[in-house]
Amino acid sequence: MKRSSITRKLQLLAIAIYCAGILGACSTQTTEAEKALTAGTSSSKELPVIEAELTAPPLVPAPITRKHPAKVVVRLEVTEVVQKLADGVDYTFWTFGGSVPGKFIRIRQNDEVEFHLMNHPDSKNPHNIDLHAVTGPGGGAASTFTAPGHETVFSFKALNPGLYVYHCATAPVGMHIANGMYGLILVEPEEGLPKVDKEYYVMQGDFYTKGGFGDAGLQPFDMGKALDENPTYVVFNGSVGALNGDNALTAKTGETVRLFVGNGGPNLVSSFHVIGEIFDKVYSEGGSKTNLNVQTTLVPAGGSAITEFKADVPGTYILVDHSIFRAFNKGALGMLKVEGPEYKDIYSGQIMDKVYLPEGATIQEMPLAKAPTAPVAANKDQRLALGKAVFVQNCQACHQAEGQGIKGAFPPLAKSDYLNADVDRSIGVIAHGLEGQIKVNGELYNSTMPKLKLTDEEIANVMTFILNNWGNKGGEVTTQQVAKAKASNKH
Ligand code: HEC
Ligand SMILES: [Cu+2]
Repeated sequence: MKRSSITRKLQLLAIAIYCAGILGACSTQTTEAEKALTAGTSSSKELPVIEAELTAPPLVPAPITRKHPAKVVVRLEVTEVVQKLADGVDYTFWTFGGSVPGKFIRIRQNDEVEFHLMNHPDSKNPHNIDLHAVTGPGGGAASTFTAPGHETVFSFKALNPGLYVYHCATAPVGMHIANGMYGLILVEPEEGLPKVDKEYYVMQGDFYTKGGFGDAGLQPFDMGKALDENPTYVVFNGSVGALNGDNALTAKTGETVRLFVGNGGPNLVSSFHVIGEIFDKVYSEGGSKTNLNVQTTLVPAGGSAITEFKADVPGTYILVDHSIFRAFNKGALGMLKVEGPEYKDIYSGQIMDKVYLPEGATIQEMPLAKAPTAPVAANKDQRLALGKAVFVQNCQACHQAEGQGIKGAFPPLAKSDYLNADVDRSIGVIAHGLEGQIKVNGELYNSTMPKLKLTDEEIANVMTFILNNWGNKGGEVTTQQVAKAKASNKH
């Protein structure tokens, strides 16, 4: 009895030593990286270390009161989640911290930021982050390419004060941003920002869905609409109504309100306006220069503005993108409810309403849209030329210029055993999209290929182009073959 228990203990000990050995070997890389991190930021040794408080919109972390720089540790987790885009409409958002826009980060000029980017193991795609507050290549993008289930770390010094956008910059960049991968980081000037009563976080973004505005269900991303810069939705804080009704921003009369406004795009610039208010002060483009008495401020895609005003009279103030169809027909509308006593000398309310029709009523007509006609290939040479154009516009961002793909993220189309083994199956992939695990040239891929809005003719052309390039097996795919393959390869 005793001897066997001793043997077991010895075995466990041996295993423990063995494991420690392996761990030591495996973790050298991390230790080296950590050493480099502290070595590179020599002054960080003297700086106090602070864990950053991050907030989901429309909330903002408390103003910074410290009078000295610090080493601020930021931990941001990327998740891919299905959430509401509008009533009855869901969308698979890719997020920085579970919300769109992502978590608000607040630091002070000359802080040293140790930035951790975690990509949740359930994610289907790799992601990274480009913070416009960073001085350095790619704003951090090159140092933070993070596969699902991984964490990357880099550090930067916040040299310039201002309100900065951050976003994902993984290919195809437009698609990652269109799926909600953006947020704001505020670098407070050393002297801080003037005190106000209320601070809020509002960020605009445009969304592209297969279905029209309000079409119910889980809506996939529409690459065609994104390329045309023709969004189905334009919203504040990630969904239609995110700042309406019970979710409205609030203030009391007499309070000063500061809005940190960002625009993730990916495409539109915003004409940000609050109906019934005048911005007493705007930090134009999120920089240090202020403009006074502004009605509408331009917020570029990938840019910001800080607007401030005093809530003088009670009522509901409507936040809009003053490109006004976006507000009333695509969702770019939010609310600020101001409660408190009335000041009739500033705003009287309605005094009179009577009919005035000098020219009689008119009926407006909507112009009819003309359907464009796409070119049709007459022979294989034309098919190759047209197919190349389809590839460059629709596929290259992911599968790369020579069809070589990106290991672990986008499978190769060059010399692809998967593609050459079954052309009809690949036509199905292009027509219907693909999700789940596949093996291409011995490598596993478990990601998402979006459904693209292509005609049968375009699929025939791009498939013919791919088959006749990069060491693939050749041949011609016709529109008829595409129609047949599509029907038999639904998954
Ligand atoms: C947004 C990125 C993206 C775009 C754009 C895209 N693909 Fe893909 N594609 C993928 C991913 C990711 C997979 C693997 C999906 C999986 O793991 O289930 C894939 C798989 C494939 C496959 C099967 C695997 C292989 O390597 O043979 C083919 C064929 C293919 N894509 C062709 C195309 C063509 C043609 C286009 C353009 C018309 C295109 N893709 C556009 C991401 C993309
Ligand atoms: Cu991303």
